[in-house]
Parts: sequence; C-alpha cells; structure tokens
Amino acid sequence: MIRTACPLDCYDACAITCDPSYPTKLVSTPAHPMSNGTLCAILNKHMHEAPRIEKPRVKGLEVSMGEALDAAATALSRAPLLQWRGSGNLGVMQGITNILIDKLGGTLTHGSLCDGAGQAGILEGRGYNRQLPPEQIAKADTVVVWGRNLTVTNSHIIPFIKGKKLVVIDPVVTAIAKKADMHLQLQPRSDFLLAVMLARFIFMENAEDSEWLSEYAEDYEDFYEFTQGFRLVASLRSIGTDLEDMGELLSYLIGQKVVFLLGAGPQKYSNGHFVFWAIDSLAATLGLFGKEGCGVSYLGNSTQGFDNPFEVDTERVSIVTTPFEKFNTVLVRGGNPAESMPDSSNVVSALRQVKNLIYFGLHENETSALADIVIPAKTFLEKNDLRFCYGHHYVEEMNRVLDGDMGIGEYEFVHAMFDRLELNGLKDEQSYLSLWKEQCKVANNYLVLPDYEEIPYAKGFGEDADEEFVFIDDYDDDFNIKKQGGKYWLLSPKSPKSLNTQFARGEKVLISMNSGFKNTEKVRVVSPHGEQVYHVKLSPDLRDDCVLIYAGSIGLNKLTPSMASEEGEGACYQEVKVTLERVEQIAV
Ligand SMILES: Nc1nc2c(c(=O)[nH]1)N[C@H]1C(S)=C(S)[C@@H](COP(=O)(O)OP(=O)(O)OC[C@H]3O[C@@H](n4cnc5c(=O)[nH]c(N)nc54)[C@H](O)[C@@H]3O)O[C@H]1N2
Ligand SMILES: Nc1nc2c(c(=O)[nH]1)N[C@H]1C(S)=C(S)[C@@H](COP(=O)(O)OP(=O)(O)OC[C@H]3O[C@@H](n4cnc5c(=O)[nH]c(N)nc54)[C@H](O)[C@@H]3O)O[C@H]1N2
Ligand code: SF4
Ligand SMILES: [Mo]
Repeated sequence: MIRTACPLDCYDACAITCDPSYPTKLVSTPAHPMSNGTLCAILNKHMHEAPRIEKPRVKGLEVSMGEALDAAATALSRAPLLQWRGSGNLGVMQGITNILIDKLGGTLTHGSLCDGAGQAGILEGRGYNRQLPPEQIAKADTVVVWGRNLTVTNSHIIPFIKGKKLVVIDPVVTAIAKKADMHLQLQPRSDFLLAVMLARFIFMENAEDSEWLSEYAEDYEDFYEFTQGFRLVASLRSIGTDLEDMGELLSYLIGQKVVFLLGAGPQKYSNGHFVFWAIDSLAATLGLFGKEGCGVSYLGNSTQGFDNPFEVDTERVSIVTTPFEKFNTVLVRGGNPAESMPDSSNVVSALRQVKNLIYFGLHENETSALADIVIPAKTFLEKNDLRFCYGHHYVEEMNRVLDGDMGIGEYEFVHAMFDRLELNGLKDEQSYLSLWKEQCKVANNYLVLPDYEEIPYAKGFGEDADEEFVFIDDYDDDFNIKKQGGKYWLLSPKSPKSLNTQFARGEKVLISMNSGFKNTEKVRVVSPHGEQVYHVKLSPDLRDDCVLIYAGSIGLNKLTPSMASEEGEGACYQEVKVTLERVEQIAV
C-alpha cells in the first residue's frame, strides 16, 4: 500500500491509501484523525473523469515534450517575465518554480484570490495566525459556523462538531444552517456590524472575561468605547436582525466554550480585514483564546513557521489586479486566471497582449485556450510531494503511485529549464522534500506543521507568544451601497461539483422564490463590470436581495470588480450588486 494525499484546494487535505495494483482506486486512510472513511466525489468522481491535456502544444500545434520545453526555455529568457501561480495542486513542491523565476530575474505575485483580507484582519489582532486543531473544536459547547459552507467545502470537519450547540451566520440557508439551533440569515457584508454589536451587548451585560482580558488584552475598555461608536438601531437594521435575535445569539455565546469556524464568505469585500479583526475582537472579549475547546478557526498559512527554501526576493505584482500586458512572457502555473480572477473580460484582454503566454497545467481551460505554449502537468499520483493543509495541522507525504506517460512534474520542468538555460544551483528533488519534512514536528505519531500548538495562544499572541491581543480601534469604509446600482447582492460560494474552475462547472443563477422569475427562463445578469446569461434556478434558501452563482461558473467573473481589499490584497468578489434582465423563454 502506498500513502499519498488529496492535492486539491480544500480544507480537508484527505490522507489516501492506494493499492499500486489498482492505482485509480483511491481510498481514505482509515486511521487518520481527519478521515471519516470517505473521500469526496470531487476527487473520486469529478477529478477522476476530467480529461487531461495529453500533448504539449506550441502555437496551436502538437509537439513533443522536448520541443515544448525548448520553446518554453526560449520564452522564459525574454524579459520582462511574470509567473502567475494558482492553487490547482497544493503540494509544497509546486513552489519550486519560484526558484526558476528568481534566477531569471522575473516577477511573482503577492496578495490572494482566496483568503487574503481575512488573514490580514487576523494578523492585526493576533500578530500570528495559528491553526485551531480540530481536536479543540471537538471540545467546544457551541460551534458558530460563520460564513463557511462546511457541508460542501470542509465535510471532514462534521464529525468534530457533532452534538454541539450549532449557530450558523450566513445569508444563505445552507445545508448546515438547516441543521442549526439558530441561523442568522444576515444581510451580506454586514458581519462587521454584527461582531461589533455582539461585543457591545457582552460588555453591557458584564459578560466579558475580565480575568483573561486583564492578562492578555488589557485595552478592552477602549474596545468597548469603539463598539459604542456605532448606532444600535441602524446597525441592527443593516444586519437585518433585532434585539430578540441578538439575545438568543448571546445565549449561545456567554458562559460557554465557543469555537468560531470562519470561512471565506464574509471577507470577499473591501472591508474584509476589518470584519475578521472585529470577529477576533469579539472572541477576545469572551476570552476564547488559549483555552481548551475555544478559539477561532480560519484558513491558515500552511508554510508559516518553516524556513522556506522556495522563498525568493523578487519583484511582485498583485494577484488580484495583475498587469499581464506589461510582461513579454507570462508563465501561468496551476491556475486559470482567465476565469478565476475578478473582472475576467479585462484579464482576458490583458492576457491576449502577452507575447509568450505559457500555460502549465493539468486540464484545458480558458487560459490554456489563450496560451502560445501549453505544457501538460503530471497528476499528484505521478509525483512525490508533501501536503500541508490550511484546515488542520496534519502533514501527509505524497508518494508516487504511478509512473504516467504524459505530462511533466514541476520539479522536472524546473530541472529542464535549468539545463536548457545553463543555470546552476538547483538541488535534487529529494533534498527539497527532506528540507521541508525535517522541519515538521511529530505529535501522536503524526507529522504536523512546525508551529502546531495543542491549544493555540495559551501563552500569548504574536510569533513568540509574548504579545497581547490588539483590539480593533478604527474602521474606515467608503463602500456606498447606493452607488452599486443593482438590486441583488451577487454571492459566489463554492460549488459541490467543481473545485474552483476545475471539473463540473455551473451555468445557473439561483434566485429567491419571490423574485417573479421562473425556472424555465434564462436571465442576463448585469453588473457595472460586465454581463453573462444564466439559466434560472429558483431557491427557497436565498434572501430576496441576493442571487447566487457558484464560484467556478462559466463567465461569473465578468461580473466582479477588479479591486483589492483595503488590507491583505485580497479579491473582493462580492463587492457588487447586479440586475437581472429577462432573455427568453426556454421550451420545456
Ligand atoms: N467569483 C469568485 N471567483 C473566485 C472565488 C470566489 O469565491 N468567487 N474564489 C477564489 C478562490 S478562493 C480561489 S482559491 C481561486 C482559484 O483559482 P485558480 O487558482 O485559478 O484555480 P482553478 O481555477 O481551480 O485552476 C486550477 C488549475 O490548476 C491546474 N492544475 C491542477 N493540478 C495541477 C498540477 O499538479 N500541476 C499544475 N501545473 N497544474 C495543475 C488545472 O489545470 C486547473 O485548471 O479562485 C477564486 N475565484
Ligand atoms: N466542493 C468544493 N470545495 C471547495 C472548493 C470548491 O471550489 N468546491 N474550493 C476550496 C477553496 S479554494 C476555498 S478558499 C474554500 C472556501 O470555502 P468556504 O470557506 O466554505 O467559502 P465559500 O464557499 O466561498 O463561502 C462560504 C459561505 O459564506 C457565505 N457568505 C457569503 N457572503 C457572506 C457574508 O457576507 N457574510 C457571511 N456571514 N457569510 C457569507 C456563503 O453563503 C457560503 O455559505 O473551499 C474549498 N473547498
Ligand atoms: S474532501 Fe477535499 S481533500 Fe478530501 S478528497 Fe475531497 S477534495 Fe480532496
Ligand atoms: Mo481558495
């Protein structure tokens, strides 16, 4: 039996056991603490069935791998050079191409299409984002699922929240909301006010944890004053809630061991970092850090705490507003910027201006269709790697299961470029893998991240655990809802069938039952940035002021704004309201 792990961009990073005689039959490693005995259909069905790019191409013609690598080497030596790296595979060896770009004096990206704004908010308060081990979640009394659609995106956490009091804060009636003791179906982009109001009520009821606060977060009185700067009635109205709801919500928080499971949803806005800083400040008011069964969980930076051999000091441009047109050569690796970046019509125009666009990936997509050079990758089963995870602290070795006769691994690609361009200094693959692995810790016989702590922040905040928690003390938001024009918020949570733009992608817009539209129609969804036609699917799970198009749906990002969050250089996919126009009646 060979052990590997799922490479897909997912909170769970499932451990996999593979019988080399049946290499396509992937089975969840039974004893692994994060396994509930199953792998999901995204991996075992959709990825398994997805056609791969079989042959390399140069200018639309199929060529041998040797010819494609020659063409790539020539292109990479034409400055200015940019690498745009996506998250199609989360094995750590994916980072090896950074070394190549650095050697060639090229540019990399900074910021995030994913969790950047939230991460920035967490760093403001805590100085260092430590992952909350699932074992602590299992010890909570109350679990608050705050903008994380965990049934779809993080299903292996479900056994850890079983039997808890469950509160869900989400504008959509998600599957987990249907099971919750309380669901607050708040107005999108109102989480900041909700966190501030909850904290204010906690102070008003003298329910703050003053003993913990005086030791770890002394400035809490200033925070109380800060919360009083927001008008109560107007804030509750903006959230779409009332005093009764707030009272019920507080009853789940006060005097309990509480865990907040934060997801990407509440931070897809320009104020995303303030939202997470405010939620952390609420958690600190309740003294939820450094104690058993308490804490705030969010996507962690899984290479944090390592001495990173792929860390290079190059120029960087934003991954959210990338100026592709300024580069002669662009290497797109493991991603699909032509669909996954916001304002994708303008992204496509900019990518068309690039003289040498190299696409290095596993599947055809909108970016491979634009590329001058297409290099097929190997799948995770065909290469050695290590899998770190943003949803838990366990590290898995990814051992090669198959040899594979198409595509090239990332290390092999870099090696081929070093040879062709006569560069030196590349170590052998195993040395890099060992460098990473040697830095991991071992806990309960499992390899874990180096900064793993059983109870995070038990000694304090910051990287060295010698700092206090810093409460949010300013808020600056010039978003004007009225300037948005449209009637509906455009929500784009993750899809149960696709992994971002990989696999079975959506072509529907979900609309509230009260909208006046019918399931048989198509509508044109129009935003200030573009438009796209979708089939209507009426849903009882949406507020009347929201529509929902799953992330990864075709053309979705024509509708979203090219802007980065105020902090963290995060994408603001949901900072937009749209209108709907009837297109035609479809025969049934
Ligand atoms: N509107 C909207 N847009 C969003 C989001 C949203 O919520 N709303 N979410 C955003 C988020 S959170 C993310 S993370 C981004 C993701 O966006 P991207 O990082 O662009 O990811 P994908 O679109 O899934 O493209 C992944 C590609 O990686 C390639 N690939 C897979 N495995 C390998 C491999 O082993 N090697 C190589 N070289 N390539 C491989 C595949 O060919 C695949 O096409 O999308 C963002 N886009
Ligand atoms: N099946 C599947 N799994 C995936 C992925 C996938 O594409 N498909 N993608 C992976 C990736 S890249 C990521 S980053 C993670 C993200 O996974 P999650 O953290 O679950 O993020 P999302 O699905 O984007 O949104 C989560 C929830 O936020 C809600 N939401 C939207 N706006 C707001 C708001 O203003 N306030 C609040 N409180 N909630 C809001 C949405 O309704 C949704 O239920 O999932 C990973 N897992
Ligand atoms: S749940 Fe996530 S990590 Fe597990 S098999 Fe599915 S996609 Fe992979
Ligand atoms: Mo993501």
